[in-house]
Amino acid sequence: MAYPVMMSDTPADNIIRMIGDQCDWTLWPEGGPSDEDLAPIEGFYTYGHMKVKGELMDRMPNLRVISNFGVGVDHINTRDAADRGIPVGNTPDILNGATADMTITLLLAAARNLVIGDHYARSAAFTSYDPNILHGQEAHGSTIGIIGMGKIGRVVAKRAAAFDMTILYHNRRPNPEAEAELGAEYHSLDDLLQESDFVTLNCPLTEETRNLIGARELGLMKETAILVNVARGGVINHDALVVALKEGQIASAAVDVTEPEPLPRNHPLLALENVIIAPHLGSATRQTREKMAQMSVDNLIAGLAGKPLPAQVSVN
Ligand code: 8YV
Repeated sequence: MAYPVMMSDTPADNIIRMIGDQCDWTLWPEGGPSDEDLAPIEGFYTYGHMKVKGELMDRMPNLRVISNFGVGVDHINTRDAADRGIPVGNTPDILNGATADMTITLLLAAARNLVIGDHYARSAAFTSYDPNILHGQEAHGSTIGIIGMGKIGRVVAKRAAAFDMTILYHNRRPNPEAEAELGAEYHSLDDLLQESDFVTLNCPLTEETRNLIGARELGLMKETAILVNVARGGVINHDALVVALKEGQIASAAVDVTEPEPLPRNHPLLALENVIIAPHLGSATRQTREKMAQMSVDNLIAGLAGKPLPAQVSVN
């Protein structure tokens, strides 16, 4: 029996193949589906970050599972799903290493002016080697402030320990394992911002973390500090970030995520030199993408078969 499944966006070929083995799938049609399209759907697969709320769920009276490709489910109203008895699956743990690697990649790239340096090295202006240019900041031996000491934050801390960094962190609650294993010190948000050379955002986007970093918080950071965001764009107030970068309240930022994503092409952030922007590559390695594909398809099929999902989002 082939389960009727709808997918948002266009998943990678291997995902479509795996889902196609057991399901009759349709892609979210341009202009949106009709009630008739949605009525038979039993499984909904989210590949990008399409908003999925109760109203959409209600248009799928046969819906039995929502499976998300990715760990962050801020685009899915998990409360609405729980109220309707629909389990939501995601892909935790398997992307911790890749996302932590990306955090460090951005941190180092910003610290050592890699993108500006690349542009310069390719340009006609680079006519002779000059030891006086683009002096960066040292990552090793510096202080990192990790906001969000969850599973990804913990791996970032591990990487930071290898750079002999002093590790500060802020989290909803202290993480004694990270403290014992890595010597990470719990700090209030304000203290962390004031003391860190690098601040990394590794928290989920929730009501509590939306706009967590605004004008006041940026104002607390060191003028030499670098802000790295691999969480969600909504954790930073982008207007405040533009001002802070323009006025030199912080040295630079490196962000893998923005809100909206992508930013409008005339957004002032895109015109600044002291920011690096990546197109949401946190978990984008071949190996991790394959694991995410498998886990998200396993969640989908389990839900359709009425079994517990291998990775189900818990709702408080
Ligand atoms: C995913 C992510 O690639 O897992 C997440 O929460 O942000 C990314 O690493 C993305 O969600 C897939 O659309």
